[in-house]
Amino acid sequence: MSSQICRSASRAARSLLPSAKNARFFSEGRAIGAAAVVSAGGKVPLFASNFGNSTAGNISRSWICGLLALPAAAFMIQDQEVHAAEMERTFIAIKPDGVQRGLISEIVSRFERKGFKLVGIKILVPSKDFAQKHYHDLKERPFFNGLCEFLSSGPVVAMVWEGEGVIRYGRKLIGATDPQKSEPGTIRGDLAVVVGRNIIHGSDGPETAKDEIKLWFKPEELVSYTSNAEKWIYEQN
Ligand code: IDP
Ligand code: MG
Repeated sequence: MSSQICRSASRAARSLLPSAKNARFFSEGRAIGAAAVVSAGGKVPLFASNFGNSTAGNISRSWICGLLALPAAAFMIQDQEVHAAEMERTFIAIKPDGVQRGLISEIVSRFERKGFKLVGIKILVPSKDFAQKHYHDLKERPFFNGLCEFLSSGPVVAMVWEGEGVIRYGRKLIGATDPQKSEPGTIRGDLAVVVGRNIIHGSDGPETAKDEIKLWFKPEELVSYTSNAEKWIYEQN
């Protein structure tokens, strides 16, 4: 019975919802959504348990339950949309030259100040074998061996950043592969001079982002959380 009520409340709620676009990142809705989930988890089953022997006398209580379940379901759906929209992630690495030149905080702060969210970070010296896996698509290039030697020559800061459009915009923040061609204002444009020492790596598309995150991080090393700043970064008028 309770699941029937929730299903119909859910259907009705969906029709009352704003479009997915407007619902995205509507964080006040998310806060209420969290409260509604608690309400659904606590109160609705309590009412529903009284419906075991459904009689005409219980109809008014079914109305009350429906009224409670409706906003709960509405915000639960909205909450799912919020989280679905938050999922874009990219892999960013500060290469050994960036680490040795003391540019970790500079690079992290450019992503952070933009409004992207850091969900994974570690420092490690990758093996050459690992570097070859990371750059496998470049194995035919003449610089492949030198590149992999270099990546495995010292500490690398590996990170996962999350946010709307973070894959494509992360590449914009980074700038062109060759720092001579990177625009001023970009990381490579401002902080690097030659292509072999361009200080940072960023995934170039959704598939590479997925593969690179999987290569560098175990799922439990990534943290999903809501940042207090999100409602100031994403809310729409
Ligand atoms: P990207 O880092 O901008 O995605 P890719 O073409 O994927 O650029 O190349 C990976 C890395 O290989 C570059 O960041 C750079 O360090 C190195 N690389 C690219 N082209 C050259 C080159 O012509 N000579 C030396 N190294 C290069
Ligand atoms: Mg690349």
